[in-house]
Amino acid sequence: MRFASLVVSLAAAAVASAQDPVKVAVGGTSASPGGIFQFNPSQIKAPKGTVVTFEFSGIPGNHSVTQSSFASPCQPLAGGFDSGWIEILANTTTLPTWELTVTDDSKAIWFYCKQLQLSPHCTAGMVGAINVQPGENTFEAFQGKAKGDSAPGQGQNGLVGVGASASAQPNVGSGATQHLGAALGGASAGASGGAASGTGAPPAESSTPSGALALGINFSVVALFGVFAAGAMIL
Ligand SMILES: *[C@@H]1O[C@H](CO)[C@@H](O)[C@H](O)[C@H]1NC(C)=O
Ligand SMILES: *[C@@H]1O[C@H](CO)[C@@H](O)[C@H](O)[C@H]1NC(C)=O
Ligand SMILES: *[C@@H]1O[C@H](CO)[C@@H](O)[C@H](O)[C@H]1NC(C)=O
Ligand SMILES: [Cu+2]
Repeated sequence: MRFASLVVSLAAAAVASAQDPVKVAVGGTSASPGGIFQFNPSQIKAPKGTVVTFEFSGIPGNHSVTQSSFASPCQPLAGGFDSGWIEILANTTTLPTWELTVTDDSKAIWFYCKQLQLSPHCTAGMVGAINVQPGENTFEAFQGKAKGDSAPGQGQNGLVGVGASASAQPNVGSGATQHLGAALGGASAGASGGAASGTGAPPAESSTPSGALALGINFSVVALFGVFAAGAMIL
């Protein structure tokens, strides 16, 4: 009996750590704690395989999730991921989302918002981190460096990043718009799947990411129930 319940808890823990979806709000309102220029939470732990859902908020809002590096917090990382700017207007009814899957949890993943309007967001501290490693560079040091950078980089990267990648462009829903900057040269252009055309035109939208996410959640929920059911039968 004790063995059976141990198996149940171990299995449940494994499902939870690998599959728990994590949500990060991109931007806030002037009334929210922390204000407009923030990712909330700004630091997350996300084991390999975790889908991190960025939810663009702050109506109106116009932010990006752009991978950078600890060394240059407000500059796009070569080969990094980039959502482009997601503009939310007063009549936007559904908050846009973007799903990023962690592919390597052994290194910190740093990112920033590259918006310059009405003042540079990165310089105001709008930066975030996934999987900051114990005993290594801290989020506080990263954010401190960001506040010293007066000219956040605007170049456009693609969907595939270093340590985390998206399989589709942000789901802009109804009333929001994606803007893309001029593509950064080199390998990153290919990784963008042709989206970083630099024309500013939103790429063809696809609803696969949310479908895939829902499937992932359903799968883990089903798996969890299955484990509990099996445990209950043994007991
Ligand atoms: C949102 O940001 C993009 C990129 O800076 C810009 O092209 C667009 O005009 C902005 N939208 C608004 C409403 O300011
Ligand atoms: C939202 O408002 C903008 C102007 O602020 C307008 O151009 C656009 O068509 C509106 N979109 C919808 C879906 O009503
Ligand atoms: C389960 O999947 C269906 C269809 O794929 C979706 O509509 C539903 O929201 C999902 N449920 C959960 C809890 O994700
Ligand atoms: Cu921003």
